[in-house]
Formats: sequence, C-alpha cells, structure tokens
Amino acid sequence: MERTLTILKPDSVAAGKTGAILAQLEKEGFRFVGLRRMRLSKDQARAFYAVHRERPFYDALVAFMTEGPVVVAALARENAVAHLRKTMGATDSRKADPGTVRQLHGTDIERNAIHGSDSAENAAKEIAFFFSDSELI
Ligand code: FUP
Repeated sequence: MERTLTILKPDSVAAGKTGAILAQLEKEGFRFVGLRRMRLSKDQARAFYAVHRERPFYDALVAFMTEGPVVVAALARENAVAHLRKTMGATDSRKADPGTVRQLHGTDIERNAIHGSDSAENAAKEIAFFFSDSELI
C-alpha cells in the first residue's frame, strides 16, 4: 500500500463538498489513515507551497489556501499517488476530465477544489507536514 496526501481546499469545503469528495475518494479505493479539518495559518500555507515561492501566483495561492477551513487527509491505496492525481484531474478545473474532483467541484487553475501530492517522495514529506506518526492509523 502506498500513501499520499490530499487537501480539500477552502473553496470545496466552503461549498459543502467535504462529504461528496471524501465519498468519491473512498469509492476509488482510498482508505483514510489520517484525517483532520483545520484552518491553515499564512506561515503554514507559505511553507507548504514553498516550492512555488518565486511564482507570480504565490501570494494569491497563500491567500486562497488560508481564506477558510480545509480538510487534510493521508490516504492509502495501491498506486496511491498516481491514482489520486487521476481522480483529481488537471490543475486547471476548466480543463479537467469529466467526473474528476476538479471538474466537478473546482472553478479554475487557482480555485481547484483539491490538492494531491505529485510524487511518493513529496507525499511522505507532505504527510509528515500535517501528521505525526501516532496520528496515522
Ligand atoms: P497541482 O500539482 O496540479 O496542484 O499543480 P501545481 O503543483 O502546478 O500547482 C499547485 C497549485 O498552485 C495549484 F493547485 C493551484 C496553484 N496555481 C495557481 O494558482 N496558478 C497557476 O498558474 C498554477 C498553479
């Protein structure tokens, strides 16, 4: 079983889509090994997206990710990283395939409903960013 990290972003949580998205993930075979609802601080959002700090969209992204509560989850499944990326759809919700979380619940390239780790290496780092070992069960 591989693990990955997802964040249901402030747009989808505010729209009342938490249950629908978590249900879609379970239907896709993901199991929740860690799950928390929280509001990111600016420092947490900046640190989580530090790889993008030189990009023009960084400040807007940090503002968006801190505008309301998120749901963070560590997920387990075979091939979890790649399968979550497929289940999410393309970064730009307007270009995401029908039935993907981003097509169903996102708006555009910024307000795109959900985050998913892009590699197993980053998944391990991102899970450790939010969860201690004792919270992963
Ligand atoms: P993804 O891995 O699909 O989430 O996409 P990226 O790592 O390329 O981007 C991370 C986040 O930055 C996206 F989810 C949304 C945001 N972003 C923008 O707001 N504008 C852009 O032009 C690109 C990304």
